Amino acid sequence: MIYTVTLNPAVDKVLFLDEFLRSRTNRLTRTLETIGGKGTHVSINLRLMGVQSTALGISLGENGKKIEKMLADWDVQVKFLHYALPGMESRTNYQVVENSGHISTMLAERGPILPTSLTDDLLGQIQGCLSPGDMLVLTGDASNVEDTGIYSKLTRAARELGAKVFLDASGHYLKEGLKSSPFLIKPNFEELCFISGKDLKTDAEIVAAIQSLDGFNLPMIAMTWGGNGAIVKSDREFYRVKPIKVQAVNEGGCGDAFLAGIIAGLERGADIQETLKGAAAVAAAAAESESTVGFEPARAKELENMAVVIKL
Ligand code: TA6
Repeated sequence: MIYTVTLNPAVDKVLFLDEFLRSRTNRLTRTLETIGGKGTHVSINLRLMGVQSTALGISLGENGKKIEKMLADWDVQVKFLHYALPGMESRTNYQVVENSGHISTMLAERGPILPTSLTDDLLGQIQGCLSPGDMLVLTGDASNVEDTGIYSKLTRAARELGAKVFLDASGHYLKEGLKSSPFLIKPNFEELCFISGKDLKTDAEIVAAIQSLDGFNLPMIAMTWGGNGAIVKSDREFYRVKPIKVQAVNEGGCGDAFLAGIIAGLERGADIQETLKGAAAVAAAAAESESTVGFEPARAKELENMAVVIKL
């Protein structure tokens, strides 16, 4: 079974305009509202690939209920812990998409700080549902949890129950998470520079930075690089995933799609090259979508034929 965890889910407001002009009145050309957060997105992308998962997380107030409904509307199994606490609402994120050049900029709220009792409840729920061989996806912002070791704690608990942990976090939450040796981490380029403490430039420097993490015993490291594709370590082998050139409309959410593609490939037992081609295709199809989540499954299948993965 696959479980995704979203500690800080959001409602996404996507704001389209021609070009963002600072300290000026910007007239929006249109807007759309959709579900935000990363675990939620991995569950939705998996569902679009025909893979069911259970979405876990902490939702607050009316916005929280809205997020759970949106997830259920994507036919995802939702087992969020919902709380109605005074003045506490799940956050809203704002993504500005400039039609010229298809630049997307995320303005992410922090959201209310979660009392420890809520994350303890979630830990209890995770310990109650995981079995050996399950996959647990820990992904997204956790700055609403003051303990930067929260992902490390959840990873340790899940590994003790025989589950494989997929971690996509940033900053100190990621650095701490490494210490519990998740099965896979998916840093983007900036996050790899942060955890390796290096200003990386070349493929060779990126491979060396990934190798410098060997001490954490991470079987897989998938570094996504926006429109440059990805560099992936699986066991001791390295792969260069070439970007698939598409007409991007909104690149927000492509990392979540790539991660979902890897999990779907591993879940069906595909070999690593096929798995990475599938992930590249799903990420490219997601870039063609105007939203921060979702893609056309048939289009992703088509793009798989254009995917190039080189064993380094
Ligand atoms: O990856 C896209 C996205 O998930 C958006 O939906 C937006 O809500 C944001 O990223 C959330 O990321 P965060 O790191 O703040 O959890």
